[in-house]
Amino acid sequence: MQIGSLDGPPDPPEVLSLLEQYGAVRIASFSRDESGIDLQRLATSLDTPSAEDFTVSCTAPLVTRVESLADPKLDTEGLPIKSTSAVEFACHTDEFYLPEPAKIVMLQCVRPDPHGGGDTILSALPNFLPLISGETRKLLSRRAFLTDFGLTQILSRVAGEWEIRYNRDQIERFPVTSEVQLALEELEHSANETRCLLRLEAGDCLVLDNRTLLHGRTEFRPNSPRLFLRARVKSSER
Ligand SMILES: O=C(O)CCC(=O)C(=O)O
Ligand SMILES: [Fe+2]
Repeated sequence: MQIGSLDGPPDPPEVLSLLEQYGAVRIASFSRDESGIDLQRLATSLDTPSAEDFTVSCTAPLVTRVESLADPKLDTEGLPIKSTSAVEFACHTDEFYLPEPAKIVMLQCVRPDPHGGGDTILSALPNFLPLISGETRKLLSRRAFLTDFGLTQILSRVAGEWEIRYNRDQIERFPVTSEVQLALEELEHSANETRCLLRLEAGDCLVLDNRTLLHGRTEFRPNSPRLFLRARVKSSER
């Protein structure tokens, strides 16, 4: 898969235009700052940063630390939150649990895992959608998936463009039929067929379209100093 690439201090309109074109933009040498100030500034320049992320805040209040903690944080069900642990984080979109998920997710690599773990996984919907059968597409487009805010769908067509919201762990917090289970398997199998791995370097920042791209990361050692920062951006339009 092709991704947009930029070097150095980014020009927001250029980031947005590459994002539109590729669904993912890598900004090399963006910043190694771990206070989150630089990432928050970039997020603010793109649109409205999401203020719904309370996992582990940085100095910059709209930015979250993604790192392996000795005691990973627990979600409302008492399960470890993957962004605070070192386990593999399978492909997903962010904010599945919100009625209007963020349109952009930004991940800044402050320190990669020195042992070669924690690679970024990307899979673009336009690449894997053709691999999914018509029947499964239809099933995943039904507003039949339970969340805390009510029912939602995994695939949707907005102004002629396909969009996705997907987080298997969150979908399976509620009972799913074996038919749905199979459809989720097919979706993941297709996404895995077209996935690519990316190794971010210290200071790189990845800007992702959270409506057309799944992202994740491979596992790494629990005591790794790997540190990523995360910000999410809402659309002021919808
Ligand atoms: O650790 C990473 O590279 C990705 C983390 C992530 O996807 C998340 O926190 O939502
Ligand atoms: Fe994520």
